[in-house]
Amino acid sequence: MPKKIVFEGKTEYLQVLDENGAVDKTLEPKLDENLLRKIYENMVRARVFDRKAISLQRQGRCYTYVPTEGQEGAQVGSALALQKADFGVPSFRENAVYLARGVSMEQLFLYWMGNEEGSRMPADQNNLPVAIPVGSQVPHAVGIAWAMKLKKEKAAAITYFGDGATSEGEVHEGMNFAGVFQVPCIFFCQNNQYAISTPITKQTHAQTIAQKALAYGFEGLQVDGNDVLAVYAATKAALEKAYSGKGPTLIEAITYRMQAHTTSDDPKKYRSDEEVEYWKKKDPLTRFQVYLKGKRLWDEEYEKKVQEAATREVEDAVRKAEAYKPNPEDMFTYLNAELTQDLKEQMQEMKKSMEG
Ligand SMILES: Cc1ncc(C[n+]2csc(CCOP(=O)(O)OP(=O)(O)O)c2C)c(N)n1
Repeated sequence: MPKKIVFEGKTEYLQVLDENGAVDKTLEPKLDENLLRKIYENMVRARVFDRKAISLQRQGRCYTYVPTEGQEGAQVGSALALQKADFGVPSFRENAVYLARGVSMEQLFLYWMGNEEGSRMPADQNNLPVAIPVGSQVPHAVGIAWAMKLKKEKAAAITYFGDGATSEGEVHEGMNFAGVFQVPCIFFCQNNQYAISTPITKQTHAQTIAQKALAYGFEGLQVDGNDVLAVYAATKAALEKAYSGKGPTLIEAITYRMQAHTTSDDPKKYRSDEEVEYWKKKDPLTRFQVYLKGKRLWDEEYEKKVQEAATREVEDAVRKAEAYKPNPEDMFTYLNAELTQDLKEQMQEMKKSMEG
């Protein structure tokens, strides 16, 4: 039976640097040398931080940690495209986003070492703290973006979530609201191929996550998430759109989590060594290094300096975070807006036993 077509959509894919670091000149964003170096240095900082956190957890000096390795291109590229006034609304894997936005390594270690203080974002930085419940942060970002729109601020919110989160209601409620109210919000999905052990093929029957935006009436696109230039360019374009009142964008960054889901996970149970090797060749740092070298912005001496600076920074942060003396009352203080009677009693009991 012939039918009328009422809707047709398409989903585009952006890659500027291929996995060997070769650049597509027609798509290359014109970024100055300082910014290019800043991007690279922040990716290195994130990787050095990540490896240190895993090692501390293995030594019993840090609690369960959520690794970032492999996703530095997606995280640093998007975070450095933001302005200070924009709001970052991460989930739990965005260590590189926080670092690139100016959150200190010490602060992140405080969080992963289980201190409440780690969740207190510096007042002059527009970032929400880590959100562990999958997808729960998405409506918060939409609310922030709606407030920005009502207050006529030239700013946007960006929320980060994984492929697994797209099976949570909040992500869709957030996107629908954002479409209807045309709020300045970027939905940044890091499709790292797995939600713990669930592969993307079992997460959705759709060909892409990006296309889901079309159902909410706004643009969705895919980017090579291991190509920091593509991520930067796509995020900048989405921000310009948001600032000029043209509403939200969904960016699906195709990437891979190189390490375990968390330090409590064993990925060998659900993915092959060959698969990991395949993705290793797409490493975001190596390909950006090749690009910088081609521009005479990278050599061995520079690499040594960047690595040494990141190592000094991380060691200093560990020292400070481990010297931090938490106030045991923090366990109670930040749990509820007002303590319940039984919690008040427990807190008193704890104080008494500490005095005694
Ligand atoms: C509401 C909720 N359900 C389950 C969990 C347990 N959990 C933590 S992370 C995770 C998978 C998330 O996968 P994805 O959204 O793809 O993000 P990724 O971990 O890959 O970054 C699950 C099920 C949780 N934290 N919150």
